[in-house]
Amino acid sequence: LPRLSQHAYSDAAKRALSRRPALFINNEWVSSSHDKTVPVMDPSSGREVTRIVDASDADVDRAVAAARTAFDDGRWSNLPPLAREGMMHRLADLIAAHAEEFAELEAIDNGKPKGMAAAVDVPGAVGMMHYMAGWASKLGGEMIEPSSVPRGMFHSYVRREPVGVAAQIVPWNFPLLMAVLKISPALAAGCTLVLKPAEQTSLTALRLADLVAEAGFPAGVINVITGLGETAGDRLVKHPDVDKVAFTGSTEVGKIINRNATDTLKRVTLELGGKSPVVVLPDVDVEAAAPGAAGAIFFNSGQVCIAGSRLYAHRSIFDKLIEGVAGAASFWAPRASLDPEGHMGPLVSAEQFDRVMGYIEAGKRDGASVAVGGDAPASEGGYYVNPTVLVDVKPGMSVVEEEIFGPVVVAQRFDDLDEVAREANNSCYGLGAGIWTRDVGAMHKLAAKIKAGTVWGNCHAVIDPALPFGGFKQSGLGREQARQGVEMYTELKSVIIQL
Ligand code: TXE
Repeated sequence: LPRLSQHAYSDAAKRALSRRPALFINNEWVSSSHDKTVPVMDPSSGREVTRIVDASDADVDRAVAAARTAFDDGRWSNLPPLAREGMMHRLADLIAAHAEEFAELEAIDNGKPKGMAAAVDVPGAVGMMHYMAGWASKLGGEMIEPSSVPRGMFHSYVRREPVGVAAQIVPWNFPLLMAVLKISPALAAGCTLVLKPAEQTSLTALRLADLVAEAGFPAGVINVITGLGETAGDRLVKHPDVDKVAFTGSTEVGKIINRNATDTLKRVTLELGGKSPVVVLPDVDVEAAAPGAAGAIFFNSGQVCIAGSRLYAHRSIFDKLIEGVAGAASFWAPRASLDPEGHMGPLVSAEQFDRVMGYIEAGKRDGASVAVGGDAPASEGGYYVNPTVLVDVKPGMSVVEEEIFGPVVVAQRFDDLDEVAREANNSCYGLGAGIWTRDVGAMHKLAAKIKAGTVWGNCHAVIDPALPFGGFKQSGLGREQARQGVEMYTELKSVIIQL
């Protein structure tokens, strides 16, 4: 048990945990209209560490009204783009200046190792904000000559304008990174916003809000409310004064949100679930591919939308690869999130623990064999699951078809490229895919055949702000990041003038 034991919180973390539950509206911390709160648990111990506001309808309305006014009076969108860009860079610098605190809060709130948060989540958020800041001054329209009239009779052009007020709802797996991924393109485009982090992990979004005024943002541009999805999230999505909804989360809730946003025809972008294949061809260096395939699923306890959760290995190397992945599992043995030796923490919540263990049990019942893991380590509280590799699986089993969102990979054999491309595409999802080979021709052929928003070669889950990210099929709608991600926060307006 000692390796799972708790570690002491820093003074900065204790300060953050002792704040009064409040909402960030109009650059001020305000109380809720009612006294409902949601408990915040440390997944490493299963203990409650603080509480956050469960926003009421009136709270949501107040936040949307603040964002609406701030958009309509142009206090943000009419600023010189370089001024907006400067504030975004300042906010990024402030996050970086508090990197240690953000990493610890993320570890306490989400359960991920503090070292991982410090190496991935926080620098990822800082980089995303800096990258997106640049678009504030680079976005523009276009001059287009009309096609059906003689030249010189008309002057026409296309303006690119911010879409308005954005409601942004994010999940619990990368709380700070997801929050920044959402707010930064909206800000660059000139939108104002209301952000609702997941009820399980709101602490870093609240800490981020602390820095908003310091970075110089006018009141009402960035508003942060906390609360449950079915109430606060639902009201945000349906609110008539919201112009655009951006959501990352489950496919199930994404469909509900899409339906609810339809009544007022809001612009919608959705980044949803996945069941990403990792395909390992026979020519690979198994020594390199095995830890790669293990990292693809065990990083962040498998709670990653692009987790490589279906492993397809060529028959000739299957046994050796599985041996390698199972061997790598010891590197990912779960530990408490503040344990400096840890690479994988507990799952985010008791609910997620039950869901993942339920899938493992279902897999066993359906005939899967456990190559490694398949159980939870003994611990005093906390939601730990051992890294798990399931073999003897086949299409149709729930562990093969459904997103488990835990450290569980299902491994299957294949014989040729066409067969594995078919199998890789045999899913309602299409978010990511990994291919491991030194055969350049096979790499590009497979990359073209696999239906996924991102394909990685000899790596996995490498994300860059400059490259569009999103899903085919039921993995999403629209794209985030890159120029395309900013453009999702804009409307086009054609202006045609007779001269
Ligand atoms: O997600 P939800 P849950 C998948 C993963 C996981 C499963 C369930 O498979 O096991 O979803 O997780 C808000 N209107 N992913 O239930 O419910 C909610 O408050 C408006 C994949 O925690 O989708 C939170 O802020 N908002 C995913 C956010 O939606 C609503 C990451 C996500 O919660 C709402 C997370 C509603 N009706 C889970 N209901 C990924 N793609 O990365 C909930 N919310």
